Order: sequence, then C-alpha cells, then structure tokens
Amino acid sequence: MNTPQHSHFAEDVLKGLTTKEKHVSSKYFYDDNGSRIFMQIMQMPEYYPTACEFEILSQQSGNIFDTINFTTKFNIVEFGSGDGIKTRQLLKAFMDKKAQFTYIPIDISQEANDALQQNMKTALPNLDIQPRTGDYFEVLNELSAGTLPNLFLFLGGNIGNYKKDEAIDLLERFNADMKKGDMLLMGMDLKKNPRIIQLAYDDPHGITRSFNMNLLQRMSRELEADILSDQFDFYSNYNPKNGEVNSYLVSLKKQSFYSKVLDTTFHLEKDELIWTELSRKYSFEEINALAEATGFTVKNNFLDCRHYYTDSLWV
Ligand code: AVJ
Repeated sequence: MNTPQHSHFAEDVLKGLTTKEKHVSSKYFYDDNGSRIFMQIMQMPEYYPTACEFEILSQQSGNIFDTINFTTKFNIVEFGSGDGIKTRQLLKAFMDKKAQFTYIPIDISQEANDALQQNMKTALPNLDIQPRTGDYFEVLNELSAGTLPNLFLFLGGNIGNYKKDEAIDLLERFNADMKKGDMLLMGMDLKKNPRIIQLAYDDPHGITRSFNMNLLQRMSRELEADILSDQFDFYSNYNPKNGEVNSYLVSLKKQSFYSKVLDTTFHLEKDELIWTELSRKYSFEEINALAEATGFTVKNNFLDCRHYYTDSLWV
C-alpha cells in the first residue's frame, strides 16, 4: 500500500523523533519486508477488515453497479491499489454486467503497478487496464478534465490512518477534483465490540508486533542507525470512546542510538512511546458527518453480513 505523499523517510524520522511526542508515520511500514508482513496480517483470522471487504465486493458488486447506474463508458480509478485481489471481485462483477470501463489503478510504486497489471491480465484478460504511477492528485486533475464519469475507489480502510483534519483535507481535495456525477467508494471500518477490534491490532501470533518492529529494522538499515530492537516493545490499544486504535513502540529502557545518515543521536527515556499508527473506526453518524463536512452525500453503505465494515458510496 502506498500513500499519496512522496516519502521523505530520513527527514520525517528526524522530525518525528526529535519532538516532544515521538512518532513515525505508518506510511513507512510498507517497505518490501513490511508489505510482506502486511499480507500476513490480511490473512490472519483476527484481522477481519480484509475478509469483510472481500465479502462485500464478492457478493454485492452487482448491487454496487446498479446503484452507481453509469449508463455510458466510465473510468474506475483506484487509489493505492495494492495486490488488487479484492478489487478484482468488483471488476469481474462489473464486466459480467457488460459495463464499459477503463480500470486506472494509481500507485506510487512502479513495481506494485507492474505486478498488479500482470495479475489482472491473467485473471481478467478482457480488462481494459491503464495503470498510473505517481501522485494521486496529478492523475486526479487530469481525469477531472476528461469527459467520462469516474468511479473512485479508496478501499481497505486506509482513510482510518488519517487524523481528523488530514482526512477532511484529503477528502476535500478529492471532492474538488471530482466532476458532477463522479462517485467515491470508500472502505471504512465500523465501531463494534471493542474486544474484536483490540484483537485485530494486537494479535496473539505477534504478526502486528513484527509489522511495527519492522519500522525499527528499516530505520537501522536505511538510516544506518545502531538500534537494538529487543530494547523495544509493541503496544496497541483501542479506545471505544473515540474509535481510535493507536499503536506504539515502547522503549524498554533509557537509551540512545546514532544514525550515520542523519548524523544525529536520538534519546529515549524508559517507557517512552513512539507513536506509529492511528486506525480510526467509524459510526454511521460519523460517516455522514465526514461526508457532509467535505462536500459529499452518502448514497449507500454496502455492509458485510456481520456489519463490521462498510464500503460507503459517496456522491
Ligand atoms: C491498511 C491502514 C487499513 O489500519 O487497519 C493493519 C493497517 N495496521 N494492522 C489498518 C494495519 C495494523 C491497516 N490499513
């Protein structure tokens, strides 16, 4: 998965680890090793969002197509397309309905795009696919100048990684670049029994722990830093009051490490936290409010059978 912003790992780590509340953005989880660990996360039974979205897109894409009701040729534009296994369910259902569309996956990684294109060619040989590598908004700008209607996909619950203001900002920018009639299908994880959420982000296999610990390994390698990972712990907590899962690396002792690349020594107190990720969970009221605040209307929510997750269709 890749986020719209270009990565400035070194500068961001320097900034994030020299402020009062230390943090490193979750977008840096996804180096090659991190992406591999994330695939393992998606396969664990505890991490329900993937299975939920797969179910929705497998069983309700016909329904989604009828609700969208585009009668001409159109584009399906996906932000952060990843491996495309879930999206494939939607594309297949749309093709079965004889929909005429071009699939435009956007990813910052050329490698991800090449792999996706190969997979799609095998699974759906008749698919018209035109991958774009680069910044979301460059492509968005170009497409809004065209005449074809667009269905934008922002799947996987990635919106939950953004702080409230950042989410509003991002969605406002999407909105500004969308023409009348364009639609946005966005995956959002719903509030539910707190234990279910807690287990998804603090799994007994330790896979989410490795996912976070990998950030330390990435820093060691790319910033040439002498970090000892066993002097850190992982802690993740869901707060049902505000719907936030917050994840952290915890310094197990007072320690410091030196990065050659940054020529900086970083200091950590015993029990000091490095905040790594926010994963927000929504109620339907909050989804409506977020849509309203950013110039959208919620047309429909497509839910899995357990009502854990929604693919929310916005106009
Ligand atoms: C890919 C951002 C949606 O926040 O649920 C999974 C990433 N982090 N387990 C999420 C993640 C820990 C995931 N997103």
